[in-house]
Amino acid sequence: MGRKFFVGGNWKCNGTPEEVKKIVSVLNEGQVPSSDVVEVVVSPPFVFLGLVKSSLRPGFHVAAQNCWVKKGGAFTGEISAEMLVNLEIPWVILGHSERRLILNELNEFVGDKVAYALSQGLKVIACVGETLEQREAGSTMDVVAAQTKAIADRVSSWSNIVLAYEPVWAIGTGKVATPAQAQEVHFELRKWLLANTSPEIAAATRIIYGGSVNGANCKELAAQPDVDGFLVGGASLKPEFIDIIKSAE
Ligand code: G2H
Repeated sequence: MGRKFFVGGNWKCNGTPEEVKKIVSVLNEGQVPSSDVVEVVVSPPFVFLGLVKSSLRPGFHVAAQNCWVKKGGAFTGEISAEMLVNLEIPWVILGHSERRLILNELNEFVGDKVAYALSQGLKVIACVGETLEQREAGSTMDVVAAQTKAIADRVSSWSNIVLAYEPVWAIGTGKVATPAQAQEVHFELRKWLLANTSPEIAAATRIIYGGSVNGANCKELAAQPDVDGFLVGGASLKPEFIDIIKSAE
């Protein structure tokens, strides 16, 4: 089954209004493959979602970088899934390692968030990945399987989930996983989905790679059979993001 290539730009906690307008104009002017070939979603900080959504070229979409785990209410500082839906923000990134590690988001909490966001009609980029210590201890697959299980236990449909494998040791470090390392984990994750969900879900779910992807390394990574796209941090703030989108071809 064909899986459409997916490229996400995670802007993290960066940008001034001027910088955001500049990035959007680079995106709007870039020559990229058609939306039949690649799905592009950029994720600015909450405060810029409206600006980006209203000025972004048709065919590119926006994602929030997080949302609250349940219905909104007395949760100071949080943004609910319902709010995103009301503002017609179609996507949300959940379980990014920066939230898991710095803000202590546990697997079950991330699983609850994914399930709630889906129940409200959002599409989810769900992130999993091991630390360097875990990789060196040989527990990469145990870690990403446990993170994926916490999601699988709580959802029945995967059609609105993109799974992002982001090894923590490769994030923002310039130390990208080799194409073989990425392929190995993506293959194992697909095998895990096959064993624990269904053949249809395993075949159709896009598993994208994140961690120091840039214009120079994207082609080789994109050529791996189980790498269905990227979640890009640092390079998504630069014109080379266009080259990464082009790696879909
Ligand atoms: C991983 C990635 C984007 P970067 O966090 O999600 O960031 O490409 O800067 O490593």
